[in-house]
Amino acid sequence: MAYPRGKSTKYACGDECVLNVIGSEGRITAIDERSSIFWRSDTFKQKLIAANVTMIIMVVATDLPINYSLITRCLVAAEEQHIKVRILVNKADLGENTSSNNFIEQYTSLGYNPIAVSAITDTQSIREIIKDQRIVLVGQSGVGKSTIVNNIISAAHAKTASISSKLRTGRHTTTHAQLYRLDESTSLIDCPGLQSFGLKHINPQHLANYFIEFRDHLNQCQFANCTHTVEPNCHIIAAVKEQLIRPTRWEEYKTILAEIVG
Ligand SMILES: Nc1nc2c(ncn2[C@@H]2O[C@H](COP(=O)(O)OP(=O)(O)O)[C@@H](O)[C@H]2O)c(=O)[nH]1
Ligand SMILES: [Mg+2]
Ligand SMILES: [Zn+2]
Repeated sequence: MAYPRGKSTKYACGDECVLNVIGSEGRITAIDERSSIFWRSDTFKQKLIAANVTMIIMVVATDLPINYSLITRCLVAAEEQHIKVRILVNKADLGENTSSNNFIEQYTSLGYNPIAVSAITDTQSIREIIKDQRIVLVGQSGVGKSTIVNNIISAAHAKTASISSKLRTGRHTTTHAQLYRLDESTSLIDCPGLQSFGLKHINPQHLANYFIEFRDHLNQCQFANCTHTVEPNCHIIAAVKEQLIRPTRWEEYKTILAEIVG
């Protein structure tokens, strides 16, 4: 294993590198071309999260509030890179509740097919989803990403919140992204919990394409350069009024657009 010198921001977990090894030290001399890059970016800072992944698994949990804005943003970043998306609603063993059921209903109607799972009592459905994929697990802290990794890859030993509470050392969870291999064609990247997700790198003119339910309504507005925010005869705004597009998704679209055009 080799680590970049210092606090490098050029490389991402999952990058394939050319190493120049001298004794016990390896130096990265080149990175191979990436098939995908999942990253977030603000005006002053960017963070490469995972490279060369084929699938993003967005994890939420039945016992934590769901951050809809964060989810939308992760999905936009994934869609822009043509990375497949699956959504897991973890901790199903704790029982159902209205907010996670609402979430499942909303995302099912969008076409993302979220499924309820339990990283502790039943990992079979997760195993089926991840087969032959290079995956990054994303979501807020505490949803169970590291627990999923540990219960699928027994040799992983990713730090989870429960280990630390037993040791009473405070919250000791994932601090950096790490790749774990299940077999030759399957790997999982576990990352620290996400809180914010800037999308400065997204082309504002393409943003609407990354909202999958907008796609059927695009290219039908009166103005070819319609931003779908205030224009007359906008097909997206009409779809919101007809309840074909959820108002909350349109609001998030407008918020992100305002951030990235500025
Ligand atoms: N009941 C239940 N608890 C879970 C499940 N998955 C994870 N947890 C617990 O949720 C807490 C956070 O898990 P962790 O894997 O550290 O979350 P991460 O921050 O997303 O990596 C720990 O106390 C886990 O034991 C699950 O499926 N069911
Ligand atoms: Mg973790
Ligand atoms: Zn429009």
